[in-house]
Amino acid sequence: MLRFLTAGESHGQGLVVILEGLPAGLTIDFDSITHQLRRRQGGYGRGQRMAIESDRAEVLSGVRDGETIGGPIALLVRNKDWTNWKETMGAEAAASESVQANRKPRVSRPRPGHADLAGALKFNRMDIRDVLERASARETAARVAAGAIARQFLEVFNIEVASHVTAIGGIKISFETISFEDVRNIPADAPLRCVDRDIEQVMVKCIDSARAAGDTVGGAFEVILRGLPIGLGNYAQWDRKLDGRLAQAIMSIPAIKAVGIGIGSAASGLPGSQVHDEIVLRPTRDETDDSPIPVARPTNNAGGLEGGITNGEDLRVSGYMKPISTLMKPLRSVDLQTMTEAPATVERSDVCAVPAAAVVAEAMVSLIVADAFLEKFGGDSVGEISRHVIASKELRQSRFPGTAKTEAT
Ligand code: EPS
Repeated sequence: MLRFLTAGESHGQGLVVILEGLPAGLTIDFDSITHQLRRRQGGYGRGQRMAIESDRAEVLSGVRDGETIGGPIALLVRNKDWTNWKETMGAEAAASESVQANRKPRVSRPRPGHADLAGALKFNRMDIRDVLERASARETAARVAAGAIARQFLEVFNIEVASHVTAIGGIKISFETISFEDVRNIPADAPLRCVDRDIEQVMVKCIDSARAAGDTVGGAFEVILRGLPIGLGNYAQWDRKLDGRLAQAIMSIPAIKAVGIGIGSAASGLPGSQVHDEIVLRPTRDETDDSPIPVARPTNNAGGLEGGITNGEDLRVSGYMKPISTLMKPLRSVDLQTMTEAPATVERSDVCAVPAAAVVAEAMVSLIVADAFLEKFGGDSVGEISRHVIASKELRQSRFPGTAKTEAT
């Protein structure tokens, strides 16, 4: 079982993640972890915090001489902004008057949409800062660091991960016909990582208008995985179904309000004949064809999952994000100190963070799929797992007629 836990506050010393369950013998590319962290920081619509931070993960354990050794991997992403927040966020009681004088004022006006009100009441905290610091999406930097390692594990088995932005503030692209290649070919400097450059410009203008109005906008993204083996996940129990596990992982990303697999909610409005992906024979096979059996699916409305298990098609998972809840032109709220109506707190924040959420979703999907992969092909070292993958393929070829390439061609 692959699992992870994060710790850390948005303006605390840093974010920590412990990732456990990866096999020994995985070569770690440190630059690639930094690259994923940089991607999360980007995207049009981000606020000033991202100009302060240049996220990098320090690997504290579990890796030696560039390879995993089987123990828990601990990562630390330091907050550069900590130097401005030491007095406010320090762990020790602020004894001296000078420390107290430098503390930021108490937050007492909860922002509608954030964890502020329910969190303050749940934990009985008089300063909403105690809630918002941990509820902040800053925590997702730790997930991206862990996800970058899970992704490197998947890459050993030729599984690739990509994402793209499919909507901003109601401006949408129809993403059903977009391929993994289209998404992978989006230039790294595209402001919103949308495949349609013209629509992307309209999306950029939408973010500009929201910023000018002191407002925020949400949107949607899609994560696509290519190269998955058939049979990850399990329909035998509710909590083993991969679609369910993915939905929880995506929903756990701050501000996500809905998840779709394949064509998602659109499937509920179409007849079965237009939803289900037919199964056809693929008679010609060549050496580059690595599929285990000679059948093909002309469409992929199911998004690569049938019965909660992977079917060998691209895995396609969408997430729908609400607008960020910190508004520069604040909504009505109540001051919990005075119990009078007052505008919600205004904190530095983003106008739109959909491209960042897509990168976080790539990380979460990588972690969930790596877990499902280990469940099927498990072993304590990369070598052992590779053998299990080969054995599984050989077994299938001996079972199903026409699966060996020589027979099918
Ligand atoms: C974030 C860091 C935060 C916010 C944002 C995400 O930095 P700060 O609060 O110092 O400006 O930019 O957090 C939220 C949107 C939120 O609701 O808390 C980050 O690193 O992603």
